[in-house]
Amino acid sequence: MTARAANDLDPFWMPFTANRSFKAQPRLLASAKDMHYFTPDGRPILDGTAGLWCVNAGHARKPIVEAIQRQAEVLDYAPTFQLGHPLVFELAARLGMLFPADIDHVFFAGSGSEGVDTALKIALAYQQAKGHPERTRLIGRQKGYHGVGFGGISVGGLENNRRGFPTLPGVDHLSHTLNLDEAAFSRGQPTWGGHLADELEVLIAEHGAETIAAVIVEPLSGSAGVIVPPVGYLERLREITRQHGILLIFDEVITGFGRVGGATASETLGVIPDLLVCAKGLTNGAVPMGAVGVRSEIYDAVVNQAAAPGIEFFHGYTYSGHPLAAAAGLATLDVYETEGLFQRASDMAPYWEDAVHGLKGLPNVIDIRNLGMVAAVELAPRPDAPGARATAVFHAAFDEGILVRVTGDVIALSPPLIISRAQIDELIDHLSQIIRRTP
Ligand code: PXG
Repeated sequence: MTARAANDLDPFWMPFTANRSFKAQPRLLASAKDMHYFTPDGRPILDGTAGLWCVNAGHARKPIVEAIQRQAEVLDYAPTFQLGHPLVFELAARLGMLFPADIDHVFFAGSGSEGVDTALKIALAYQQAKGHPERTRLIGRQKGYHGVGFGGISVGGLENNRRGFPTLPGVDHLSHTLNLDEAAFSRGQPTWGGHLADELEVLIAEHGAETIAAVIVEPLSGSAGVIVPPVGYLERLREITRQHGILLIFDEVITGFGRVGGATASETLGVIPDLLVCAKGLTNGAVPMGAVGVRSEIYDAVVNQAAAPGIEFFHGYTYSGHPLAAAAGLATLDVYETEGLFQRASDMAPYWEDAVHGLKGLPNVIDIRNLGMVAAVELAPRPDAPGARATAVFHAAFDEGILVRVTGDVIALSPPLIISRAQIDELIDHLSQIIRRTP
């Protein structure tokens, strides 16, 4: 045992953080309400990122807080292995109604990463159930982020997350669709790049469709720095996968729950996958939860038509459908619905788009991308220090009261969907000043 002061920052090994520089100059959040965080000394920080893309309804919303409090008293924990509790069935049914088309069965997980690994396993189980055990290959995309499980990093395409770890065999990747020469400063979906979906035909020719189980992509890549799907791209992936008996998985961990203007990006963009992974906004970030929605045909094949009696799918988590998460999820869906937040996001998106594209022409700004209530401002990297310029913007922004998110030299913005026009102006005007004075 090591003797420590209670306020020692050292024992917490922080995730995806430069621990040493953070601990040398910590930036702490102590409380939050609606559009703001507050530092321990009470300084407000306008939340331009909905936490980590998850607090879509704004912070500490009363109906969600109260639902969690109530549930903790009534039923703190219940297993969902061979037992159940009412709220988890209700949440699955509600999600089944919210998800597009016949995506109407839901498997719960504890996070987006677990949701992704679950979806990959369901895809393999489905192919086996349909008499195609040789369909085991999985196809992801460069720059894709699907969490940090071994399945997720295998189909994911962010090199830093894969380097040094073994990954699944039999995985291939499509090219990403970001191209500043062709499509910089596109408003909404770029008109260039739809043809890149045809690469799937090339991978099929190379490996044989009969070896491929599923293709997984984020409809809009978040972590890679906001890569907006080119016009026609997702449609083409859908067409090719359908033609070849390959399942299409959309990872909607970021895009779900109003982020791009509808309940899901699938609905907003009119392309319906076979499996849909979500998390984050599912509970407004208040309790961890992930979920995988599947088409009824997938549930039928794996569960209802299982050859043997007994457990049909050997998979699940202690916290699959945790009562607190289920309560938070139901209350969150109620808030989205009663406040019309998906519609609000869709109505606000043109104003948001105009505001962020107003940053065009500022020093070092080499691209601006947006869709729904997401945007990215890409800065030219400093020649000697990639990432340093955007990190300097992040630090200045935090110290002056606005929260943005940085990956590489991309500043990503994804505010809670309750943001007002005045708050959009405040966020973007302030960011503009900071970019202007950041060398
Ligand atoms: N899929 C996608 C598309 C994600 O964005 C995950 C899966 C994994 O979810 P969990 O709950 O296991 O973290 C994510 C997570 C960022 C950032 O700033 C994004 C995520 C997490 C942390 C930071 O881009 N997305």
